Amino acid sequence: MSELRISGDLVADENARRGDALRSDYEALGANLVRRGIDIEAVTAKVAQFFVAVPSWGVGTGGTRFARFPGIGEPRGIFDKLDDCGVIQQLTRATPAVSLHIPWDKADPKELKAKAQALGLSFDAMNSNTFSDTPDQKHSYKFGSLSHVDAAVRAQAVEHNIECIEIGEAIGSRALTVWVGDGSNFPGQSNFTRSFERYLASMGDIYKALPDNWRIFSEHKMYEPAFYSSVVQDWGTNYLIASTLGEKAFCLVDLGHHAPNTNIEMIVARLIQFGKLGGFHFNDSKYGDDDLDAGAIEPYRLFLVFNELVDAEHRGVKGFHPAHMIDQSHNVTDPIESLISSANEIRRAYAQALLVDRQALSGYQDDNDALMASETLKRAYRTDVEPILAEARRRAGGAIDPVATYRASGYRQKVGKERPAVKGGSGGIV
Ligand SMILES: [Mn+2]
Repeated sequence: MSELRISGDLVADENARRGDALRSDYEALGANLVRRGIDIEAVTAKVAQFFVAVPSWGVGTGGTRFARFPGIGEPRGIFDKLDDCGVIQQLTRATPAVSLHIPWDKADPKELKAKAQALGLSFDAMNSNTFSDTPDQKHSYKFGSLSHVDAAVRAQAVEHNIECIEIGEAIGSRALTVWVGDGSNFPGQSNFTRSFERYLASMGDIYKALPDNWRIFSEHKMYEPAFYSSVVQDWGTNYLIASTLGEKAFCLVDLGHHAPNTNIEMIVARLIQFGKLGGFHFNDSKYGDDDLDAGAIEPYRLFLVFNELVDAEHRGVKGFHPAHMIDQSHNVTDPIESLISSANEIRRAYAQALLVDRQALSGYQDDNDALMASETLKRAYRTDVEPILAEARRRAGGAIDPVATYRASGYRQKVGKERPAVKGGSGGIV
């Protein structure tokens, strides 16, 4: 039975008010694209089939190292989180899967599956947590987990990751993203070689427990929570991990986990070329791992990343199916609105990248015509593809304007009454 939280009539009413304008904008864009030799229907069909997973932790209000300011109607547990994810999917039709974080989202797998099904959702990659301690935990992760000097701590962390796989198996997930906080705060605190050897050995133990139809993702991050060194600090180390472990191991690229000005799209191209791009944690940043909404700061960079993905799609790269996930923390916005907006921005970058004239670009590259090569990308990027995004949503039963429809639904106020606020703020970002 469907448990959708926003009335279908409201979505229909909101869409009816915007239908004429959308039709006219869509037709105008279609005519423009025809002149460029592009069939708008083919683009809209591709966009409609492009999905990005929502993180369960993203629907809660995040925080910074200074403080956390809770919002109204925050989800009290995984079932509330799924309700919120259901709203995002209902309005955007771009986010049919949810990524769970264990132990935060631990619950009876049968109940999880039933709830997801009622909301039209499924489960994407599982996420492990060996970067914080739980009250009933025997060994602390204060000084690391998979690379810890103590074998007992490493074994506990391996065991936790295997449990994540088991829960994932029961709810239909097919991938594990391994989260670690391992690293050091002082030069000399940890031996780079020894700690990476220990990390690889622990990952090898997890890999052995990975079912054949699963993938395992490692994520590089240059700093935080450790500030001097991270065990998986950059994409080179990430590539070494994935290639050492085997064919089911891939690199995850989190857009926020790079030094400012790093050419992320080039990292993406390299990982594609050597068959190790596992997927993305989409977000945006200005300085570090800011966890801002996708496309909020550097929309052109997001487009350039998608330009590489569409190029790979265009070339028919074998076994190319990166996982698309959002990893954000919302401190000053309603998380549902931010996730709606990010899902749309990610689809926007994809749609723009689909408009790149690849034949012309290739010709300009061969002719060393730098200016026209750049213009070819810019022309696609400058195209306002919003009518394509809105039409894809409308046809799939979503909202032409999802944020406006969400606000009109009063969902946040409603859940504010159902979910009493938790008193007292706490620090920390997820
Ligand atoms: Mn991430």
